[in-house]
Amino acid sequence: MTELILSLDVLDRKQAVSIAEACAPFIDAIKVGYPLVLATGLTIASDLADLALPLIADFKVADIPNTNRLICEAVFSAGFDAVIAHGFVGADAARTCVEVAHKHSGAAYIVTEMSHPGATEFFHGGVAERLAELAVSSRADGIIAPATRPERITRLREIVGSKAIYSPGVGAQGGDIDTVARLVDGVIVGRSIYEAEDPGAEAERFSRIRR
Ligand code: O7E
Repeated sequence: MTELILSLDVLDRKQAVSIAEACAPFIDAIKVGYPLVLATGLTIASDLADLALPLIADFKVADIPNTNRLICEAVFSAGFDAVIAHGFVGADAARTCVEVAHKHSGAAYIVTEMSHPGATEFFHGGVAERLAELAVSSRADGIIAPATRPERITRLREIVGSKAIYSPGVGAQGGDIDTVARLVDGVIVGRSIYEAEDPGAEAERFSRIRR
């Protein structure tokens, strides 16, 4: 089954909770990033806790090991179940995120290549492949790979094997959900759901990938 992950990038606490409640029956996890956390604080995790869905903190953590540790400790203490980190800072820093996640019985995912057009400037030419290798050697739980470039997902799958691949970039960024759903463990969808007139109905429509 391919999971459907809601990217909850709205700026208002009540709106976030109401969209999450409407989508909850049709999704497998909720990804919360800087837009919502900067607007509401980490307490948004408690507000979403009643839905009993895994909460992924998309902070793309990218600092020295000690600062990564402090960030990840705050994330898991707030009630998140997983964290997303960058790997380009090096194996020691990425491994710190994985260690803190596992200490809290949570998960850590490493970004290997991003979905926007500019991502090719730095991630191509072997970098994404090296980041995927780093995710494997750091014992991360999975990687983030671009729904906008399915051929890159296929290439990165060769490196990470059965590790989870979660993929943003369908809908608003142009990626095709059916193509990508066959290649990954989870598809991350934001605007196509939360900007819809009826986010619950749209989540239900996307949830066909879970079958
Ligand atoms: O385009 P949308 O509205 O469907 O939202 C996509 C979400 O995925 C949004 O939060 C964005 O910040 C995030 N994202 C990408 O779009 N591309 C990437 O390469 C990586 C991410 C991301 O979430 O990284 C960690 C999972």
